[in-house]
Amino acid sequence: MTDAHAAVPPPLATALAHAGQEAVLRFWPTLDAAGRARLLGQLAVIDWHEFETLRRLALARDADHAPTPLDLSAASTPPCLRLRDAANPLPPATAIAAGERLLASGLVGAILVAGGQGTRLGCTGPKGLVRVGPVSRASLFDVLFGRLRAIQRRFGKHVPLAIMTSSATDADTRRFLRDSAHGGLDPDFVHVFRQHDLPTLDARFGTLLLDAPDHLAMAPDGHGGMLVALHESGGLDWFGRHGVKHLASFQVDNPLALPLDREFLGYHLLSKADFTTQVVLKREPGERVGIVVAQAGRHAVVEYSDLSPALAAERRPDGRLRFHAGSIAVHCFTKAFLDRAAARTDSLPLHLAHKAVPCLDDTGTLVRPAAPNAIKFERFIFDLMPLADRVTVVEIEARDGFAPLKNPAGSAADAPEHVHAALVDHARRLLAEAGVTVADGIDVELDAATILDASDIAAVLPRGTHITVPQVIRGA
Ligand code: UD2
Repeated sequence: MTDAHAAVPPPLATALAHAGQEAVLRFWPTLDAAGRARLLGQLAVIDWHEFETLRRLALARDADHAPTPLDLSAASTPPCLRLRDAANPLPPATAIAAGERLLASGLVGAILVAGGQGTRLGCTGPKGLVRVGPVSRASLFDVLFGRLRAIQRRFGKHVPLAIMTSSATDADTRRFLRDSAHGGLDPDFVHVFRQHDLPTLDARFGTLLLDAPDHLAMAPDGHGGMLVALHESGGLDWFGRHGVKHLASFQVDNPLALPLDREFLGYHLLSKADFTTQVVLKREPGERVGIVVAQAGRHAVVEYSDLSPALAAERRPDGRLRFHAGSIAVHCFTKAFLDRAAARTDSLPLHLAHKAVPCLDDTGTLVRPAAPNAIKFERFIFDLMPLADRVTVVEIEARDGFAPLKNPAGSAADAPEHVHAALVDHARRLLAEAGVTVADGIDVELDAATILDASDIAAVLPRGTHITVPQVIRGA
């Protein structure tokens, strides 16, 4: 039989022994050269210092199977500016003008987080490839890149775009970019970077899990992985070379996302915020959005899974939820703020999730547990909020900018049919603004690459037009 440790580099063998993780080599004698190389490749990039932190957190968490309850007794919902609300302390028209100047000066860049695996949706590849165009069947990538192109065209400046992928989505995303000529974007203004993976640990013992004899069960390190990965990939410097001073980030699963809305950017600029974030009015306790809170002079986002049902359901005398600023993960940061955060090693805490993760048992059989058996770790980008000296919160109407695709067809919320309805409704409303009506039950779609608002529709369809067949409206 082969010597089990023959090809294990001594420093790694020592690290494994020190961390009490030699069991990950239990199938070593059965592995061929390729399998050994695969496993060694994964083990070689584990930061064993960080691993010790993960292990301690996992074991502490598993003692009671529950995270420490958050003390939100002194927390409140912070004041929010509202998009298009004349009652704002900063008038919308002034903000729109400021946002337009910002976009026309080429000072804005964008970050698209597209590393998630779409597990709930049941998709295996990147979510960005899922088709959502109600008539065109355009993919999420097509829609989001199209809107970016429309902004670039309107303001005559590039908006450099960094796309975060993960081990699960990187190859397919790069293939899409290659096959689609970068979604119509100038490749010099697109930077693709890959977030890291973190090990998944056995919840009882804090040990590394294998999902194949030669493969550790790993998972992407959360969208907060963006900070380190963007920095390490040279992305922050890349933005700097393009003259970017403000960075708007958004998620791949929201085809209505408005990260580059002029007014939103204007409020960010005029309020001199380090971190500006979009929220929608959270109406029901069960909505799966984090909430923005203010506490002890700082702002923070509390993830929906970290909010107790009782606190989530608390209402104010006016009937609104006490915590009603629903975070939709559209943010704008100054680049200087992200640079400062990236220079620290402690900017983002780890969040733990107790999950059912398929893994090998001692005999090498793949077990698919029915109940959570493992701890996964993630960092969230919104945890930068408490580090910001100045935070601005902008409330938007969900129907204008939030149609998340999370769940498979037939689910109660955030399913393809809800996204379809939201896109058609959005198109109908913009068409109505341009004096165009649509027959009942007819699907219409606005081409994201050429239509930003009603003025683009007016340029191609005379007022009084009545649409009676499903169609995509393209601008001039
Ligand atoms: C996220 C927010 C939630 C709310 C909601 C709105 C978190 C933790 N929660 O909930 O508060 O704003 O979105 O839609 O952010 N992603 C990566 N890498 C990862 C993990 C996720 O790129 O390692 C991306 C993923 O592709 C997706 C986004 O981050 O675009 C959100 O991830 P999610 O779907 O797991 O988060 P969700 O829906 O629970």
